[in-house]
Amino acid sequence: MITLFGSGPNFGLPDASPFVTKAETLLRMSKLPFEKALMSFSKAPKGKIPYIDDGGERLGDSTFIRWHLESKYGIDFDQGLSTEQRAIAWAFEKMAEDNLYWVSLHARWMDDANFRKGPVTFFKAVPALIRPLVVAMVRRQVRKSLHGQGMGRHRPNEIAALGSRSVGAIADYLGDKPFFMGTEPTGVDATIFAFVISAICPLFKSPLQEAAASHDNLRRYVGRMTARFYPEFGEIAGCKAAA
Ligand SMILES: N[C@@H](CCC(=O)N[C@@H](CS)C(=O)NCC(=O)O)C(=O)O
Repeated sequence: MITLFGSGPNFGLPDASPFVTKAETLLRMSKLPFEKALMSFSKAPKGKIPYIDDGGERLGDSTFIRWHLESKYGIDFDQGLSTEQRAIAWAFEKMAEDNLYWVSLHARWMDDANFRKGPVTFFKAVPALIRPLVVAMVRRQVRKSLHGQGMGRHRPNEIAALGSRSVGAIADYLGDKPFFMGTEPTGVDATIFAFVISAICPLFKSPLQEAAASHDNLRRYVGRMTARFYPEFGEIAGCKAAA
């Protein structure tokens, strides 16, 4: 049995972390039996989520989890795609993970109002006396990561422009196709779905949220993906599952 470790459903999303949602969506696509459990960063092979335990073998990173599922269980999440389509899928996936993610992270952690509605809730289990110190320390670390990656060095209007360009490119490429690469879902849909719901989540107010929500085809796409892979949710990020 595979166990997927994440932070648990939160903010009306299957998981607070888009990388965990990506891994969970891939597992749901694979139809392999799996369970979800709460993570511990100290047990995560790379100190990040997601990670999985597959029969005693523990591995971290959503891309390596995907490759593990493909090689161990003979799955090709990109079945039916040409070499050119696979290249496009990879490029979009990495744009979402390595650029758009940081815009979302900035909106959630650096905006005070969003921070109080969202990330602050991660610290509920920390004793009240030391909680403010721990919250401030972790927020400082996130600020440092944003600065190190580079997104945190930009002005708010520049971050907004980058986020808007990324969700715009996703919406333009999706067009009126049912799924990102065509009529059936493929591996990249796990990533696009995860990062689009993270951006479109109405709990967090930001230019990114407005830009994402302004694309009707993205909202319908989220509804379609929800209906196919998360029917028990009915609605994710304010987008109703397609009938
Ligand atoms: N490349 C990794 C990225 C995972 C990642 O950044 N996860 C975040 C949560 S969304 C995390 O664990 N952050 C904790 C940290 O950076 O210390 C993947 O694809 O799984």
